[in-house]
Amino acid sequence: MKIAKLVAYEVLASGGYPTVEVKVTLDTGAIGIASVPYGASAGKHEAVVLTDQDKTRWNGNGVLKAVDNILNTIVPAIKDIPTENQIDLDTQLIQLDGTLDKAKLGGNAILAVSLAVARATANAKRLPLYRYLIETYHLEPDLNKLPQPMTVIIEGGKHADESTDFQEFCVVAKEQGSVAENVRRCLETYHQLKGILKENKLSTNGGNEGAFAPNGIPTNEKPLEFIVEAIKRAGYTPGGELGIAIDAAASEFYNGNYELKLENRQFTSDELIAYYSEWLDKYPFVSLEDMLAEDDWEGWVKLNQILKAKGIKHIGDDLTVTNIGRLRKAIENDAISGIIIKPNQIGTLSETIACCQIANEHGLITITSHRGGGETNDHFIADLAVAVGSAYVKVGPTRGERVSKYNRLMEIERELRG
Ligand code: 2PG
Ligand code: MG
Repeated sequence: MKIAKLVAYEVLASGGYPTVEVKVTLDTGAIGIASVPYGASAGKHEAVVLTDQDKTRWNGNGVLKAVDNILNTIVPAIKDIPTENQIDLDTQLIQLDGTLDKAKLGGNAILAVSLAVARATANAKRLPLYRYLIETYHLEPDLNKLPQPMTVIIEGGKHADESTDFQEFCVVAKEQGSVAENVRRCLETYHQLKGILKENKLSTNGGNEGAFAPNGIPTNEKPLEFIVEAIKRAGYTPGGELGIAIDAAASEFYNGNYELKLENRQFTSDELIAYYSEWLDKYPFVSLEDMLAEDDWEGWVKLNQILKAKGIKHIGDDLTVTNIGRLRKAIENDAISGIIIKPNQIGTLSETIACCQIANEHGLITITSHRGGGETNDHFIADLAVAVGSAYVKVGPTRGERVSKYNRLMEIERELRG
């Protein structure tokens, strides 16, 4: 199969700025459409989101340069590659760009093409996307164990003004039951949390990801107490059916020291680890993500030893940025036990899947994740999570661009279970 026609254009992402969407038509007539998200707290080692920097449009955040790169540079270079050869196609895209961070053509331009071609080819083969990915990359997920929800229910950091210093507090499904059941459990907890915030005279306004961003919350620990209570009020056992995850996004409050503005405190790496350590036996943690800054390797290694002993997963996101090189370094240093997967951090489908395969080979869990800054209704990551056998899918609890991911996961579950 070959690309017969490819169009690229700006569409709006959830943050109210444009992002890139690509529509590919193959010579068979099959169509594939994909749009790409962008982060709010993007790690500094991520692939570049190419924006126009033209202040007369979208405060400089237009993506017409990325669109232009697709139409004038990418399409001529890939139009003769059979679309079934996704790895060849992605390799060509990587070489065409030639930079380590996809700064020349833009990670957003490259990824939109990579994903749209995969989807069109899956459609041409009349396969659900996850099946096509499994086939193409020779993946071997256990389809009896689908990815379970890790639902962001309180957010702060760069995702909300005047909330916690930490970016995300999640409720996590601990049981390998039905996805639909577990989504319900997590969302019931979210709804209970609303009442608890109100009782505590805290606002129930939403942040970027559709979670609560409680203005006036007194400490970074308070959300943990609230979530434990919400789990109970929803009728579940904290540490039983449901647990808790944090994504501190610590690079965002690191400036040589770690600065928790909400508590007016400064910490060294060791002090911050000690601060976290006090929580570990108090709350039913499933995983902790980006608790230290993206280049604080020493701190990561130390915290990993502590979390390992407690059976809590230690997850790299800004540390690893879905990048094989950084993942390998993290594995060699024994710095993590799991990795966040975001295709737009690296910029091609094939590199994303290679990263998951390496993680799997080394016994790390993968958590496929939405983006905070600008998400779209594209639910490619749900199929990706199933294909690579992710343990969790991290997504916010409300807003169309978030729930589309859960809905797709539940659709896959219905399809598999009949
Ligand atoms: C994260 C994400 C998504 P952002 O840090 O895990 O929740 O946030 O997309 O803003 O980097
Ligand atoms: Mg993160």
